[in-house]
Amino acid sequence: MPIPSDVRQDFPLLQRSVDGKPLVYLDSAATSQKPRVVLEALQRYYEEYNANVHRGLYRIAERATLAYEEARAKVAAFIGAAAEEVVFTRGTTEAINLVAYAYGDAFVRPGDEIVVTEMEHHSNLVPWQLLAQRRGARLRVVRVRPEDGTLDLEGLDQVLTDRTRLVAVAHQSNVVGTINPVREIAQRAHAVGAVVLVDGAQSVPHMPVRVGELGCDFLAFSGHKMCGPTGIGVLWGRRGLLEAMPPFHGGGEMIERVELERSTYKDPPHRFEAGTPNIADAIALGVAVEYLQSLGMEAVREHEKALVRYALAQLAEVRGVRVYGPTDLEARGGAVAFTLEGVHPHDVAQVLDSEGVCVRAGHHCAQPLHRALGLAATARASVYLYNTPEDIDALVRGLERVRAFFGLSR
Ligand code: C6P
Repeated sequence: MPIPSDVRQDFPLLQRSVDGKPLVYLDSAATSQKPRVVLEALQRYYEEYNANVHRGLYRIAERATLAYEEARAKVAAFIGAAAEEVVFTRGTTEAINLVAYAYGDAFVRPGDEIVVTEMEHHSNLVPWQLLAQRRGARLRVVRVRPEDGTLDLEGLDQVLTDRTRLVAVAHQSNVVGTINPVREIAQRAHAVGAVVLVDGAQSVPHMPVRVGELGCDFLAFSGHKMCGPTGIGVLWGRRGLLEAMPPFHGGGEMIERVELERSTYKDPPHRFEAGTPNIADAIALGVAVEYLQSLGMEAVREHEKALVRYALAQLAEVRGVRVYGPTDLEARGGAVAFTLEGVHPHDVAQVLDSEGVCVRAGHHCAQPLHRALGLAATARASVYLYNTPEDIDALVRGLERVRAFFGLSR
């Protein structure tokens, strides 16, 4: 079943206009818009059963606890996992930091190696730099091929050694859209005894993702990029690994018994959820996941593939535009980074904004990737299930306006 043509009606913000022009939202890699059902779930929690979870013995507290744990089960089912393996975090960034501290500090030793790639978002790079500094470990880097924005996987064999403790890799680039062969990377990493963390911030919202098929050990993603609220995200981890990890944060609700000098801790996932969790947003993420399932993740992926095909063809017609990343639609997702010769990406984005078109410009929290491409910045259009070919047409019209504004010849 394709995405219904009236799907935009589900998103109140997409009904808005800017200076009398329809809002064209092409920045879903930064954050997605939210369907009405998610907004209603937030309001319902606060109006009908706002209470803390895992504590109260009264009815609304029981309802809140049930809804919170049901949300965990829905998210787990969405990625083919067990609920006990799903830890709620603030987002991808916190999920990766959780692993870097709780797993890294316990299991990475001086002289060990951590493998990252040049393509990573800073969230999947800086926590590993900090871990390496804390533990006296070394970072090894898989390079990006500048010509097509894919990983140099031949280089993987050079950096994987019997000292490799952990491999951290994005499933899908937030800049050039490259989809990495995570299953193959995980197999090669496991062959040297390393564990594998996949940054799913840009894949889980956009394609069917099952942890069993990925073959990784940890998966991190954010609710706000998949129709859910901000401030909620997920760390999935293999049960045995989570059980072996000490806590990340200490506080209420993650303990079993507390003495003055020491404590014992709950089993995962609650061991990693100290303090009052983000109850409302977790519940609303469960609703977001149901919304995505009602559309079907295959349909979401196919919809985006068709849009990217159209966008690549249309952008090729705009003089001076250069698009980065793979051209093979099977090897890429819906983030399309580009430059317009002679105009800084920030200026591109600003003129597009005056036309009601929202794109991101800058390094997109991926400075090393931009350096590998020989660039300081790009403009980026990114699509989601609610975008249409008309949105791409508006982008192209906007780029012609940019050219005219800066006096570039047609
Ligand atoms: N990328 C973008 O515009 P948080 O901020 O924790 O929800 O997600 C961080 C993150 C981690 N990995 C990848 C691949 C990402 O794309 C992001 C967020 C946004 O590209 C905001 S910088």
